[in-house]
Amino acid sequence: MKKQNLSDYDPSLVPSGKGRRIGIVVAEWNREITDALAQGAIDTLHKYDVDDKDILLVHVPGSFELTTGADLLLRNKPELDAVIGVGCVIQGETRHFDFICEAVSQGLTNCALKHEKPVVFSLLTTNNYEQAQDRAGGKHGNKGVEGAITALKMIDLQKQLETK
Ligand code: RBF
Repeated sequence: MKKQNLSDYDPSLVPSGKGRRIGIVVAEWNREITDALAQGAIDTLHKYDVDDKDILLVHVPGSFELTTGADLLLRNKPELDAVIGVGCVIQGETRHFDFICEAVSQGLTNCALKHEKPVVFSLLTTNNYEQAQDRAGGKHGNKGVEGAITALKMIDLQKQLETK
């Protein structure tokens, strides 16, 4: 089966981001990785004409806080069209990995449904640091790029359906 990798996306299928306002909440744990993911997202939003002033970047201590960060953004900045949650959780010796991944996936889902806005899950969940590097601008692309494309596509879908 061919691996799905949105980093090899078809640019003609990505909606314009002109006038779109997007929040990005970035976890500080594994900062080298999360900064690369966030930069990939920002560069992609620029590429699709999202204005720099329409991108709001905030940081939270760790991935567990991504849900609260996304919720705070959508509550206090209602003009945002979507939020991208960026983090990196690396499997360790403890069960923290499972707890954090589960909490973030459920939390961001709930946040999207509560605020009725797209909330994108750009969380790397890898076995080791090298696998994270491979997905943050390495041989498996940059999942931040994919997060930005997902946000633009989901905003477009929402606008299309709401105007019908
Ligand atoms: N946060 C991450 O974003 N990535 C991690 O790999 C990560 N590993 C953690 C491992 C342990 C044992 C603990 C206690 C926390 C970890 N965190 C990690 C931080 C977590 O997301 C959160 O910031 C803290 O638990 C405080 O709520």
